Amino acid sequence: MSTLADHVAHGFAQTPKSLSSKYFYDAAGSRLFQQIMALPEYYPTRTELAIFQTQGPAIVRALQAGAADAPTGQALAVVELGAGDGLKTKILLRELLAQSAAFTYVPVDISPSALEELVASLREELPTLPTEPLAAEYTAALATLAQRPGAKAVLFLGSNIGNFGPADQRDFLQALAAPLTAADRLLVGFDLCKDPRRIRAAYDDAQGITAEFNLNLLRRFNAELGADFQLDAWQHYPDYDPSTGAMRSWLVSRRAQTVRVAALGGQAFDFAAWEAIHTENSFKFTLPQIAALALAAGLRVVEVFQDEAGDFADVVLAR
Ligand code: AVI
Repeated sequence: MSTLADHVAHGFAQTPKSLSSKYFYDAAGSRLFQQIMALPEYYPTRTELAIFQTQGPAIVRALQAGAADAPTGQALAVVELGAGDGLKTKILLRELLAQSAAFTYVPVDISPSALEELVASLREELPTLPTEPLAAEYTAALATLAQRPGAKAVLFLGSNIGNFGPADQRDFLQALAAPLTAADRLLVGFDLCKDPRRIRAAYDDAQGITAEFNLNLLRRFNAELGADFQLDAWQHYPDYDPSTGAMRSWLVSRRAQTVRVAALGGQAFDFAAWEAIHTENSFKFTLPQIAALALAAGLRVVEVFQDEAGDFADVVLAR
């Protein structure tokens, strides 16, 4: 059984039925996410970009601070988990290149197509940048991290951390922290709590791109698993709970229906009218929550970089 089929069988056995958002990112899903990042309603990407544009030199200094204590002669590894198109990271990379710092960029992404595009763009825009791309899930990347000598700056940007539930946020940060030494730094992007209507709108854009992104999951199951999801029988539904910071996306069944999945031996799954499949978490944070999360993961907050409106925070963490 393929991993994807396995995941669907497991996810549809839960109550409520639930799927991991990591499966959004096939080639079509990665393209849709590129479009989302440019949407007027989707503020996180441009806000984090603005933080890097205005505070890039200070961020780079904070990332290099620990490396001064590391054994000399080894280049700093800038490891980025979920690198995507690298748009924001290129600002930090340019800053490092301008300082003639000895470093290697290790972009890690689950989508080989997104990674290929990133590497091609880096070759053109920053031809002298030493790059070691890694098409892998975060867990595989963690293993690579553990084996790498020299100081590391690990980037986990874009509020990707919010795609984990609270227990997984802590466990993931803990796992990230485990192979790090005192010389290493982590830079984590957190989307902050704000007007709940703005948050909800960011996941329910007027052009319907986010709806397409969510529905693409079913398109993927049809193409890769021989499922027979009728896309017009499903509806994208985002909801935000300001009391917990939980931004959740759902796919809601517009009618009672049965879906069969060839890759699961034709197994049938019944959906009641208006039954919802949970497809994504995009948690929002307060600064005290971030400090508590870091502490629970065995990390300390070194420095916080925010935009003026306090919409987004890039937090430097260390062991
Ligand atoms: C990748 N991740 C941080 C995005 C988010 O905001 O949760 C994915 C996304 N989903 C819908 N819009 C954007």
